[in-house]
Amino acid sequence: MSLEFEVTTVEQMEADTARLYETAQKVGIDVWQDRVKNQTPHCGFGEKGICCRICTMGPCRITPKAPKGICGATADTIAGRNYLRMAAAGAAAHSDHGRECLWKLYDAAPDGNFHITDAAKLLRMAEEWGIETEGKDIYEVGREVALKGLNEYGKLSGTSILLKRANPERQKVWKEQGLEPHPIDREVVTAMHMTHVGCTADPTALVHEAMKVGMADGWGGSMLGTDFSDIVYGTPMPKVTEGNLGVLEKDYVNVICHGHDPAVAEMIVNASEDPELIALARKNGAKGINIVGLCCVANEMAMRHGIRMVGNYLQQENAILTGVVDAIVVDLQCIFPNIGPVSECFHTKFYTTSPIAQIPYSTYLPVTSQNGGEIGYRIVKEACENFVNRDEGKIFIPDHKRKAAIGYSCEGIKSRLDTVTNSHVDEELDTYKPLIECVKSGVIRGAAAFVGCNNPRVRPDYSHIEIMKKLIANDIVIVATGCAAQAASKAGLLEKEAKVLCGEGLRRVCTLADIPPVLHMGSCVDISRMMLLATGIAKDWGIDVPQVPVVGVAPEWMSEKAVAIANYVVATGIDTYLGVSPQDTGSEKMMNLITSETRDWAGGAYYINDNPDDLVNAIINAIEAKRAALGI
Ligand code: BF8
Ligand code: SF4
Repeated sequence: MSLEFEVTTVEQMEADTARLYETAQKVGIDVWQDRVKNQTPHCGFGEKGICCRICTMGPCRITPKAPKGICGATADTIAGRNYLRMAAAGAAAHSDHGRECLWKLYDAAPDGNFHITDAAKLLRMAEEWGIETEGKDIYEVGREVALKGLNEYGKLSGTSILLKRANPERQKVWKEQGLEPHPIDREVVTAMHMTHVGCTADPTALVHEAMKVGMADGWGGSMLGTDFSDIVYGTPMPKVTEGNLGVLEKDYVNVICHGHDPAVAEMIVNASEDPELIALARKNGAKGINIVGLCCVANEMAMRHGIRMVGNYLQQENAILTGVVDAIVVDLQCIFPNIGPVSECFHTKFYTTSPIAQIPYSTYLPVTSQNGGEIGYRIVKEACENFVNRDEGKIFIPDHKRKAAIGYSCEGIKSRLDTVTNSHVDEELDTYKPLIECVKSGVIRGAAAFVGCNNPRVRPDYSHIEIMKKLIANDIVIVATGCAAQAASKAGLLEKEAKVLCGEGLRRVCTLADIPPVLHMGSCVDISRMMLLATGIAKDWGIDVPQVPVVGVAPEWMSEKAVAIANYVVATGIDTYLGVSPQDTGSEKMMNLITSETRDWAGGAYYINDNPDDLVNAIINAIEAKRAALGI
């Protein structure tokens, strides 16, 4: 086995961060490392989930001497309500992002800013939803399908139209357990209403609703977001890009797109290809225009255009501290408000583009379907003009970057599997059967779906990378999205050559299918792709999802969206391994519900451990136990 392959270590990444921190100190700006110190120790009541401030009789905090809030709410009620509100906010965020993607399809026109890029996927969805396409212009079909999708948010009755995509056993469980979500907006409203003062006090009902609002996200808003992004911007297929701060270029105009909704980033990419703007960049002394992505929109752009990924959540300030960012343009979600003050210390222009994320110290240019092209052009033009304003004395670009093979949507994975289908397995194409055979035979032991953020509560990126390395060494294949996928990219685990770190079985599969051991599936809304992958495997195998040797892993999660995700992953029957505890430890009942009782409802629950070594061992044991139960 060749041992030449080396990962970029967390220590190397930390050295880059330390060097950029010196710049922050030099220019006199605080960054997250400073603020973590200022916020430590955290409020114990908040950490345990037992502070309630949902009415002005409070805030009420639970202590041994004061076991109830003024209204009589107990720790169980307060922690349960806080938990459900997090899930509801997360579902709202993902789903509203999905809604924007649907409007882009509705507004798409051959001569407009947004187009239909994957017409075949649109026609498949029209067929799935019973929409007649015969003799219709594709854009007319697009509008009809978009309207049907938009209706999913506020239809008067019924459950998510997408539930039918799951295997029949799952659908039965959801029906029996009352986990079929109402229309998306209604489910978020229900969660908010249930948690209003004087409404639901029963923690079991609160956790049940958290799963339901999670389902409205994962099998509703997020899944719509993914499908309609694919239709408008293209379905990702395998390709190669690069990741980490080293993708910033000293000699180029650098524009960072940050956020989640691909619409604005697409406009920026289009503008960057305009010959007039390239000429402007050159006139100002740059070699060209370098567009890079940050956080989930990086994943979206990388998968579709091969745009390079500058980093994940805790790298957003670092990127600006390099001194070479001529513009940073954000859409929504996971944007540090401190991007404004940090940009002010440099020549960097900071643009906000969504009424959903309006941030001080930015130029606010709300983007619509109609003005997107114009605004994209304006931002890139201003970035080109800004190139001359850099301060040489503040420039430092860490040289770390790694190649990354990306774009493994379900369609992308199947396209790779089709190349290895052979006679002793099956002649069929477009199936997960070759993968299932590998799992059955033990060549691959199982799969782990990595999701989630960075969180300074744990050593950033360390848990992601160390857990991934140990899992692939144990022949467990990984699918990853969001900031977890970017941690892998920074380390080099998305390189096909990373197969040398795998056990013998997985290494062979990586060679045969020409894939890396960590498969990049996209952004956080694309965890819906993982749900379709898991239910697709269950269908092709003829078993239910909880039996499949697959787990969810979120070692460094932090956001409300992650709570929504964890709830739908568990409701889909997949145990989820968390490296950061939900803020519920002040209620034994709540902890018992989320780590055990939900398994009785839907087949999945959380396992929580902030020690990455213990977490990875628990994952390996769980996968082996699922195998044993299947007799494989
Ligand atoms: O949606 S992984 S820090 S960027 S919340 Fe945010 Fe977390 Fe990153 Fe994407 Ni997901
Ligand atoms: Fe206190 Fe009850 Fe009001 Fe919460 S709802 S702040 S526990 S009185």
